[in-house]
Amino acid sequence: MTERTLILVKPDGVKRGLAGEILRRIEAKGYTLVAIDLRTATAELLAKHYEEHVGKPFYEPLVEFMTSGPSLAIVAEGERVIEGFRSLAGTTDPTAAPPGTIRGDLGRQWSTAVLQNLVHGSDSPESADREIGIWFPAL
Ligand code: IDP
Ligand code: MG
Repeated sequence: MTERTLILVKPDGVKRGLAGEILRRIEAKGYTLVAIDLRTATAELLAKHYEEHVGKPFYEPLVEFMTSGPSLAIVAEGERVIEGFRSLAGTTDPTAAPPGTIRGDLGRQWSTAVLQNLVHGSDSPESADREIGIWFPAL
């Protein structure tokens, strides 16, 4: 069944000029771009987007990082795109992410407070529906 996912090129990726390279990988994998918008997240939006992380030790640094500049918000579509993009992204810790992945090839640790890891991808159909509703309510 075809599905959609919410992808973010986070502020580190936009600042480093990697938005094009990351979009290239999404398109090269064969997924379809449905919506795309460059936008700076607010703390209010992030409290919804990252609701499962509110109160964790890295939450405040995460919000500071995510509000530090624009993110490129993307909705992509395709068969098993949720799993497929998580695979393209690699593991959360960019230092340990396998080469060949976005985080493994292009990311590394810059700060002890928060892992700046270039991208976000929804982790389940329920998360994708919820996150697309937050970032693109018109969809
Ligand atoms: P994910 O982005 O791979 O789904 P999550 O566990 O959902 O990872 O965490 C959301 C974001 O919070 C991560 O992408 C990363 O930026 C940050 N983060 C997660 N765990 C840690 C941690 O243990 N220390 C610092 N930052 C973290
Ligand atoms: Mg997550």
